Amino acid sequence: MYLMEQTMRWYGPNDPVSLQDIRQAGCTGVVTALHHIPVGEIWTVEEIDKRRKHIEDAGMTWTVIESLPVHEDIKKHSGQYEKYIENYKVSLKNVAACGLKVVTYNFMPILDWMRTDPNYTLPEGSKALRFEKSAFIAFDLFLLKRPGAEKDYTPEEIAKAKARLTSMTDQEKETLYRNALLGLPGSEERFTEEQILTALKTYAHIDAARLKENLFYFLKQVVPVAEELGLKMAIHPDDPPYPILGLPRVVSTEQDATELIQAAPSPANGLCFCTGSYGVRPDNDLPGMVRRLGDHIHFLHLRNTKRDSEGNFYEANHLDGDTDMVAVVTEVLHLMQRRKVSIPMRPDHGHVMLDDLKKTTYPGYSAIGRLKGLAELRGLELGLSRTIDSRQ
Ligand code: DNO
Repeated sequence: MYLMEQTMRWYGPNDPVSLQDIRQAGCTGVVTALHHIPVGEIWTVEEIDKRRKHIEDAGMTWTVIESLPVHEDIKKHSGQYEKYIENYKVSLKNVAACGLKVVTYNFMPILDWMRTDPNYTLPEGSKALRFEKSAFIAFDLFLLKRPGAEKDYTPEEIAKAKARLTSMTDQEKETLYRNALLGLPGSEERFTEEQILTALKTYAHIDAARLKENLFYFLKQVVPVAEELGLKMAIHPDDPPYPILGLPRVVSTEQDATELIQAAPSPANGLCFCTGSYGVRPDNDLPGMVRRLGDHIHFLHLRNTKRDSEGNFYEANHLDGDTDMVAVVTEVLHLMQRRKVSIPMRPDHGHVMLDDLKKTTYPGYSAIGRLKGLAELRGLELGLSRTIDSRQ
C-alpha cells in the first residue's frame, strides 16, 4: 500500500521550529529551500549539499525543494530573463546532482500569498490566517493608493471598503498595511510602499494572456532539462486564486493547470496540489482535479479554508472547511496505488495554539498547529487505506 510521505516545511537554521520538532511530529521528510540565496542566483552543489547533510544528520531526508523561485524578469519575459533561465537550469542540474527529486516554484507576479490578518482569533482562542476582502480593498484604495485601483472594484465593494476603513483605529490600519506588504512567506521582510508601487508599474502591460505565454515559454525551456535530470517540477497555485492589486494570476483553476501541463507535455511538468489555494474557489472541484490531473501531481499541500458569501476566507482546521478532505485523500490514495508512488505531503499551515501562542513563529508555520493537522491527516489516510484495494 502506498501512503503519502509525511513532511513538514522548515525555513532553515533560523526557523524557531527545529528539525527535531519535525521529526517528533512523525515526519520522514523535510521541505525547505536555500532562502539566503537571492532570487535568480545559482544554487551551488556546495550549498545544496550542506543543507542536505544538515537534514540527514537529523534523521530525515530533504524530500522537496520549496521553492526554487523564478526571477521577476522571467515572469515578465524582459530584462535579463535569458540569463535567469540559464541560471535556473544550472540550479536544476545541481539539485539533481545532490539527489533531490521534486522542485516547487510559483509564477505569481511580485507577491506570493496574500492575507489581511495572520492573527485571526477563532472562538476557541487559537489563531488562523485570514483574508478579508473589504480590508484588502481598503488597503489597496486608501492605504497603498494604487493608481487606477478603483477600476478593479464595483461601487458596492468600494463603499464597503470605505466603511471598513472608517471602522479601523490607526493601529489597525498600520497592522493591515504591514500584513498586506509582508513579502514572501517565511520572510520577515516587507515591501515598502515605494517598492511595491514601482514593481506594479512594471506589470502594467502584462495581462493574463501575456503572463501565461511567459510561463509557457519558461516551461518549454526548463521542463526538458528537468525531465532529463529525473526531476519533477511542481508549480504552486495562486493564493488566493484570482488577480490581486491589478496583477494577473494564471495558476488558479483546473483549466489553468491543464493548459500549463499541455504547454510542455512531460511527466516532469507537474503540480504542487495545494488544496488551501485551489479550494478558495467554489468552482474548483478538488477531488475531481486529483482524478483528472493526478499523473502530474508531485507534491501535496493539504489545508482547508472556509469562505463566506462576501469572498472572505480563513484557514480552518485541516479536516473542516469547504474542501472535502476525506474525498481528496481518498482520491490521492487511489492515485498513489495506480501510479505506484508515495507522493510527498505536508500539512499546510496550522493554527497558532497552546504553547505556540507565546512564541513567535513564521506566519502559518507554528509547530503545534501543523502537528495537529498532520496527525489528523495521517489518521484519516490510514483509516481510509483499509477501505481501498491496493491493486488499482
Ligand atoms: C505559503 C506557501 C507558498 C509557497 C510558494 C511556492 O505558505 O504555500 O508561499 O511556498 O508559493 O512557490
